[in-house]
Amino acid sequence: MPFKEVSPNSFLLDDSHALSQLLKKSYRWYSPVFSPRNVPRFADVSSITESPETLKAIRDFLVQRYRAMSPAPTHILGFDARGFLFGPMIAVELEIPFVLMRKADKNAGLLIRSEPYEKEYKEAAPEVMTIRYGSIGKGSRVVLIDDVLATGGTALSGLQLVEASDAVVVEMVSILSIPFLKAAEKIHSTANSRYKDIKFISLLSDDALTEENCGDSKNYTGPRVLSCGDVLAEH
Ligand code: HSX
Ligand code: ADE
Repeated sequence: MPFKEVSPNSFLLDDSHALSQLLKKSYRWYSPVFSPRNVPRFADVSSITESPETLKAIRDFLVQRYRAMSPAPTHILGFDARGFLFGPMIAVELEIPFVLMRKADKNAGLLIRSEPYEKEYKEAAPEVMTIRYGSIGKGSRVVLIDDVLATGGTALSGLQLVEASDAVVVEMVSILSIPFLKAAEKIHSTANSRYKDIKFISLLSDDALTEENCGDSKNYTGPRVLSCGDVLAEH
């Protein structure tokens, strides 16, 4: 079993596993000065998507995991927007549907919406997540996927949508989790502990990242976002 239980029903891939080591090498985080959000360490998903080796290793690991499960998952559900980077490559290998959970103003058709939720970084107004009515239902066994599990606000919105759809959660998988925010513990104890049996798995802990993973441009003090004209003028 390559996972260790870090809190009840919350599992982290063992740091001796090759995938954990690959992720630790690939992940970049940025300080608030070089990131779009005011969080201590902004984990940049493009450091993963720009590493074909890492992306392929994530795919192969999760495909193998879900192929071995009986009963097998019937759907992969991805969170808007970064869950969309990982879900399809797994679903297509398993030959099961990839279902998008999207912000209300982006989703077509008849929708079910979650309660408003907040993330580690606050948006101007709380968001709601939606799923298309009927995209999953009774008998569906779903895996939820996202790049980062931080406070768990986003994950909880997905659990509400699965519950309302009368489907069953196999597990919630994140590529990276941020342990000090205690997402799994909070979700397990919220709403009269109705989600206490939800299993969380994470492939890497933010605790594993060091200064070596920092992507900040050292000694640079100019603007973070340059115009095309500014850059052309440098050539
Ligand atoms: C970002 O925040 C990530 O891609 C996840 O969807 C979400 C995680 O933050 P939290 O809701 O766990 O705080 O959009
Ligand atoms: N979403 C919520 N918290 C995040 C973080 N620290 N880095 C990247 N995405 C996030």
